Amino acid sequence: MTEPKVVNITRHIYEEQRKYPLATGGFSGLLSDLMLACKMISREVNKAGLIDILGKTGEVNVQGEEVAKLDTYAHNRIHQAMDHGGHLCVMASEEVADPIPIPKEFSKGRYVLLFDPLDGSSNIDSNVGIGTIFSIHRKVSDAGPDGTMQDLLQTGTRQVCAGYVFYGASTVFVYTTGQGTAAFTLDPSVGEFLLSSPHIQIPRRGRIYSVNEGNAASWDDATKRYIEHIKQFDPETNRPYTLRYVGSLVADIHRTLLYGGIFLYPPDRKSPKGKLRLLYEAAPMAFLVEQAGGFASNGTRRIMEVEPSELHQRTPLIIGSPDDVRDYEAYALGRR
Ligand code: P6P
Repeated sequence: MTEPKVVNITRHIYEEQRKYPLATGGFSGLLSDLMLACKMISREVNKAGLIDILGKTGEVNVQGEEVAKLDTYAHNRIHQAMDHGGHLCVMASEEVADPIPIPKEFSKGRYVLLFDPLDGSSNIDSNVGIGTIFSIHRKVSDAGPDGTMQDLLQTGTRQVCAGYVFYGASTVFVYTTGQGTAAFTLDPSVGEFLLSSPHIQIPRRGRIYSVNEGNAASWDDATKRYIEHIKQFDPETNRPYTLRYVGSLVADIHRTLLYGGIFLYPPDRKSPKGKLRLLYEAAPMAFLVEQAGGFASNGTRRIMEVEPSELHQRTPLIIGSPDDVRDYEAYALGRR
């Protein structure tokens, strides 16, 4: 029996670039720098219970959310790993209100990085899976080497790469460059992410729905009717669906990618435009899920085609198996 190939991220990018020239070779260097930061975040997350890094800093971020110490640590690790590699012209982080320029003493590159350093932070103290989410675009502005807001406010279809690192029972890295969605599992003994799923394929339809039912009273009518529909008893159409909701986007999306079904964060009274952020949560997740055969909508429009107007703008997110998301859209568009 032939031994399975051991493929790390660098080898995978090299093999992908041979088949599909992504861009200059600098891309694998960019991803390696980002993965180094995420390995350090994984180490801190995994020992968070052992040292006094839990709890809050007492600061509040641009979203008005209390910043946990691990949030700050994760943001700083990624910022410091990425600002001098020569790959980026500008960055943006959930934790910072404004674009993050590349210091003048460092050379600038042709890529743009947007990231949520530690999504699901409200779960940090309860040891529930949390994650880093990132989106990479090419520079489009031509007024000089520094990136601008124009480079950050690009539609999801223009992403050259998207991914997340899930700090769960094991640390898993899932990414796409537009040639399918692949998953790697961190082997801490060698400090390498090793290829575990070369081409994730999401089922066309699932049996799991994932939404915070606590917001049900303030959903719009279409959402209420859709959720009632999937809760009805009808064995022929595999209903009722099962409810699974972690409250950590990376954990809920990772399960949806692997098992199928639908994740919903629709508008509600607290978040009339939806709670999740378009540029560094919804759009990268949409790219990953679509590359695995799924679909992502804001309820009436493909997430990947939504034109961003603000750096931290929020959006409704309905994402997962294509048949399930299309069913929701039929309700949202008044067809059911
Ligand atoms: P709620 C975590 O705070 C987060 O930003 C996402 O990770 C998650 O999907 C969502 O909010 C959960 O929100 O309102 O259900 O707690």
